[in-house]
Amino acid sequence: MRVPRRRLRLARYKKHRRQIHQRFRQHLFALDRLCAHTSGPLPKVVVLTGAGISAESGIRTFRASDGLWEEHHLEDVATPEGFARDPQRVQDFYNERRRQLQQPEIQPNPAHFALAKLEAALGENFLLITQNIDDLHERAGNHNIIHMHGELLKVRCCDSGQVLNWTGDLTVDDRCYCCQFPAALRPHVVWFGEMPLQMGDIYQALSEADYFVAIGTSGHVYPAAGFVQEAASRGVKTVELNLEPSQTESEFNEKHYGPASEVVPAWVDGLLQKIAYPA
Ligand code: BV8
Repeated sequence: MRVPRRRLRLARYKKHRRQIHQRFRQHLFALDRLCAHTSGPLPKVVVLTGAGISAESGIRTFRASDGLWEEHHLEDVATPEGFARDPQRVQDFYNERRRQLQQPEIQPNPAHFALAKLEAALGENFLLITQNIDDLHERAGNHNIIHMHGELLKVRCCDSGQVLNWTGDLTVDDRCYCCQFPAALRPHVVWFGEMPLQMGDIYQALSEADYFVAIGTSGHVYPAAGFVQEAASRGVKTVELNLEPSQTESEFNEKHYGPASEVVPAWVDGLLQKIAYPA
């Protein structure tokens, strides 16, 4: 006899009640301590991440000497035209990256966890915009995330645009189940020449931010590379955290260079210190 889901959840809640309550209390306590100290409201922080934040987790970047664009022409594997010309080649490119992402050795690094800590402290005052299609931010514990260039563990119906979770390889023979005439599926990623996702939400958040922080991005690809100008034009404090100066480094007020796993936790702790003990 199948146990109703509600009863199951109740049983799980009863079993884990102590941990749930403890976690909730800790969260409240952190927020409370922060609010107790902060004279003003918590700052609004918008973070943009690129491939550099996942480099120390074992995911290759695009423009480094061992970058993806050294081995693949972006015109062939990351444009709608390339997909029309040779869909299996494009599927192979993303299948390889999807398989690698799910390898046990690919895990979030201290930079990812520092951003999860910042979201836990700031709550709705924190937004993470990522150009990355990996799921390391989610695995580190972030929730307020916009994947402006899509997600590797999702595919999309070429006709209806319906998005499905997908962990296996995708082939040109795979078909959707959402259309009368089953349609082809494509990786749920934004290719060059395509409009990035949730651009309205992104510009809204940039217009309300107190801090704009760009992490691990070279500033080559637009519109993401233009966000710092957008933020600076609204008097937002702009911070670059990267291994080396990016193409748009001159636009930033504050810059810290080094591996993300070091500069990001240091910057986050510095900000939380500043919030908790305002000068
Ligand atoms: C669009 C998904 C219309 C797929 C990607 C204006 C001027 C010029 C060109 C354009 C323009 N506007 C539009 C264009 C065209 C084009 C573009 O920008 N072309 C470039 C090449 C010149 N842009 C588009 O086509 C975009 N669409 O414009 O639509 C529109 C109109 C109006 C308003 C809105 C839209 C769509 C672009 C999205 C393409 N899809 N990805 C996939 O992943 O396969 S882009 C892809 O490449 C990534 O998502 C990312 O965006 C980009 C790579 O950049 P980074 O992440 O920065 O990585 P990179 O390797 O370059 O740099 C890594 C950095 O990390 C380095 O600085 C390095 O120093 C640092 N680093 C390395 N290790 C570490 C580290 N930092 C810290 N710690 C470490 N350990």
